[in-house]
Amino acid sequence: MTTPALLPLSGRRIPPLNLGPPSFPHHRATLRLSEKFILLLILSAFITLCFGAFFFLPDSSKHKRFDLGLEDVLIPHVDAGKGAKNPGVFLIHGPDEHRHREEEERLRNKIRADHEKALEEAKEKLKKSREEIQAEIQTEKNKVVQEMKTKEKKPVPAAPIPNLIGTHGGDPEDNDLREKREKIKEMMKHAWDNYRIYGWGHNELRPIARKGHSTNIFGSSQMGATIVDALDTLYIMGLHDEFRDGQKWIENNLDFSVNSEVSVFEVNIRFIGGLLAAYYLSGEEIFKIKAVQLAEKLLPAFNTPTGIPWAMVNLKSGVGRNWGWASAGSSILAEFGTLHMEFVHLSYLTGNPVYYKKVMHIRKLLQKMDRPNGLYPNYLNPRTGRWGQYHTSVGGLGDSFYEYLLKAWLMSDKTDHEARKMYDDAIEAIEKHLIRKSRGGLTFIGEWKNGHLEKKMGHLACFAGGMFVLGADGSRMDQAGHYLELGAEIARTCHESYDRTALKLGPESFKFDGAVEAVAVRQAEKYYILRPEVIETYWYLWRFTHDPRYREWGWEAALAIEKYCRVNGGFSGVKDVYSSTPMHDDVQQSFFLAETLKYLYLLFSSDDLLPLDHWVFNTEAHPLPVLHLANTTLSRNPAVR
Ligand code: DMJ
Repeated sequence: MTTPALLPLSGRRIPPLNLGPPSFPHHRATLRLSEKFILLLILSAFITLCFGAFFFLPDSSKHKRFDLGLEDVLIPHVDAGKGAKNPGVFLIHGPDEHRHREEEERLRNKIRADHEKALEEAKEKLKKSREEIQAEIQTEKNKVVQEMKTKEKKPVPAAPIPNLIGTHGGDPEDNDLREKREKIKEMMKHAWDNYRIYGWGHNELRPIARKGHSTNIFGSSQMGATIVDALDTLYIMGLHDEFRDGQKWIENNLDFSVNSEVSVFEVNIRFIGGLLAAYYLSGEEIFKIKAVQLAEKLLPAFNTPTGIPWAMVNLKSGVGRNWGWASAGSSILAEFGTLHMEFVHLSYLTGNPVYYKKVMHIRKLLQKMDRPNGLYPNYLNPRTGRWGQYHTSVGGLGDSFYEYLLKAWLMSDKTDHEARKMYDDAIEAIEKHLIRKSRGGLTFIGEWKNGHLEKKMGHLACFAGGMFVLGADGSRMDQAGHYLELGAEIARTCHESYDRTALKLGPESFKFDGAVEAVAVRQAEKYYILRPEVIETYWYLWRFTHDPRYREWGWEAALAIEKYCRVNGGFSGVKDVYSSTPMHDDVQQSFFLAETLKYLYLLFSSDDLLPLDHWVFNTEAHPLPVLHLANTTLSRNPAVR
């Protein structure tokens, strides 16, 4: 693996990226080797002495204790006092004593011979000159380095150059649709321009206070989250000046060597996903370089006893930890389970398998675990490898884990059958235990809490309508029709949750309780923060069915956003969708530009813009190309464009 020379960008030289395996660990390993060798010699001599002393002692007892895993010949000892079995510790006694004594003698001889041999070898070594020993150590070192190199180079399932089809166009060739699409583009410009004026470089915008905004997921640093998240939307809308502006800011200002503790998940889906999509769409190297630099900074989060990453990591120190509120120090399923797409692409682009290995390790670990009722709990402790509370959700804390199982399969050109199987198993259990029909005939996805189904569905869970239709083709026992229907039912329920409000915008979560259907009950659940999931589902349903109702519903949502969320300084969330005089929360979320407006734009475009057999959208709506993983190795791909 080579280190590509990087061109100076806008007068600033980007430090060369080491895209190959890091050399530091090899060095450390080889340094330890000489110490290890000397230690081995001393140890070998010491063990020989001990065994010698032990075996030449008089045989005063007939009951010898061994803890050497000699289960084949010795009898498990039951501790009479406690009556408890003590596996691994064995006593010799009983009628077969003679046979055991012979066996014992044979073993004793074998051990004695082995140790005499070891002692001889050690003596031989010590006879050698210093130079000879050094030469031998050097040979050993080279061998280890070689072994490590071969290990690193092991081919990973991989890809030829992806086919970048449908990055332009999408003109709907119908005046009404064209106007709608233009309107969405104008909304994007309004959101972007105001961020450009009032929030530039900050993570998000306060459109009413007209200043920058951030939350703890982005850490304490100004990382321009809105810029990175919005880039690909700007690109596909043809807003190229704005795109270049964002690119320049990234080239000159986006720095990951900051003392800032960020959410691994959020940074992955918004930054790495955003940068990778911008790279694939535009071909500009800088985006790939930044994505890889950032990924390197996230890797220390995986240094846990199980390899399940921490929720947060300090980009400078590499120290990780979990959210204080998560069940007994647990990591979150939707967080550590939503890295796969981006990490596989990183390995694909760099030829460095480290990212791929990290996410495959998570998958393997999850596969081995027991699942209550076949459901994945939302919490997993990264120290013990045990589940936390038995809560399962297709909304917050669980959602995109299921999405990424399906998308791993799609992204692999449908060759990652393991991912598809995990997805099929998971949604079967979800359908059985979480999906119900209300009295009024609305299908909803509830939340499973310690064996009890809470009849409440989050706005976040509305994405699942799109997921079901996206996964219909290739479903088990060809249940495509069933999943198309299920997706349509979820879309209808989520549309109802919008339609039953004063603002025609959906609440954060809604209940199905007696007479209450698809309506939020608690004040704290009545807000709408410009979320995309319902519109996302309309778009997938539109692509797979071409039923005009999804465009109608999407347009209703767009008009409601325009009417109630638009303010002079951008777009804001609202605190209560049931109140006809909206109170604004004064936050323009970065996902509004990354997702909500992108899905709306695609909904009014023709299907040739980012066709779904060539592109898979990450959970933040960043399109990544399908990789033909079955045919090649993950060698560095020199010319994606
Ligand atoms: C986005 O950041 C992503 O879609 C994520 O998977 C969940 N929610 C937000 C938007 O609501």
